[in-house]
Amino acid sequence: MTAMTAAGPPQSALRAAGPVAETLLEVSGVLAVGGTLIFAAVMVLLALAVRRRSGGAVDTRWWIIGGGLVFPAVVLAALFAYSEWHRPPWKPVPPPNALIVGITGHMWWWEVRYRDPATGAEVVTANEIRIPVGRPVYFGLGSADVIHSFWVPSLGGKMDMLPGRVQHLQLQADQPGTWRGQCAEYCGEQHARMALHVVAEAPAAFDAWLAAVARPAVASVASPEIERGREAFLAHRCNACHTVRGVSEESRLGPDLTHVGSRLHLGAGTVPNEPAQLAAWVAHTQQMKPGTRMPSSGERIADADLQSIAAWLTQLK
Ligand code: HEC
Ligand SMILES: [Cu+2]
Repeated sequence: MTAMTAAGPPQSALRAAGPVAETLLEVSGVLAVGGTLIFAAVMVLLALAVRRRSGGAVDTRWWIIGGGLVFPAVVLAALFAYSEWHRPPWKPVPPPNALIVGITGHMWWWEVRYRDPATGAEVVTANEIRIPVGRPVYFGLGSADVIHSFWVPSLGGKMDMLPGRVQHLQLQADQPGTWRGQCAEYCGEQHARMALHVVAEAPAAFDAWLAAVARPAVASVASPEIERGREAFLAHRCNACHTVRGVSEESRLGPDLTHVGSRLHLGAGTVPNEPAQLAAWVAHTQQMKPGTRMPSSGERIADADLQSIAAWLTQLK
């Protein structure tokens, strides 16, 4: 696995890292520069008009027809044609080589689904989207509850996620890296902590990653502590909401934890994924992300069990 920083560069639409984002940046640049020039020209005319004082007949007809009608009509038509020419199609059809990824917005986390190319089986993960560099990624976007919006500014446009409907969006990364994205439609108390990260990597590394997440959870470290963690996870019914493939039945009320140890963050970008943070998250969920749909377990679960659960989950890579 490539070394990467948990943070990545700050989220910004001005740091375009793929063709869709570059087009959007170019169009906004042209509109912003054009708008600024026109604004400046109007201000100059205004200054001249104010200084001119009264007297001296001016033919205002020319200014009204030329500056008030012809000029805006020509400029707006040109800008309309220009942005229309750059607009992505309303209903993009996935190009034949596209990677197809399903995303479902939940209050306040992201379910992420792939197809295992080897078996065709669905591969579920959460909050982090890995993609191969240089290949278009075609997202099918939905919501399990309220309206959310999917936005990774460095990679492309924004698309609302509506309950009961599938929307589409195509993105592409042309260089390896980690980009932050976030829910862009207010969706309740923890909307601000509904972030996601897109990790773009070389196609071979991506294929290896997908093959690895398609496998059920395997303890990468064998120790009594790790085994206690697995038992405590089941004994405390964490599996009522979380799937750990190979360990518990499926439940989609919370993020899939089959390979949670390989992710960069916990709680949809709330904290970096470190063992101490994981134990703290399970103990003090409601302090770390108030209102979120997972109860705090600090009062209910003995500290030794919490540490074992954190140790077990951390090594599920
Ligand atoms: C009532 C359902 C529910 C129960 C029970 C529950 N969780 Fe959660 N869990 C969630 C939800 C929902 C989230 C997503 C929270 C968010 O990010 O807003 C979550 C998030 C997590 C995460 C972070 C995952 C990620 O990728 O961000 C971990 C780790 C976790 N839970 C572990 C546990 C453990 C361990 C237990 C048992 C002690 C447990 N959960 C019990 C619903 C639950
Ligand atoms: Cu939101």
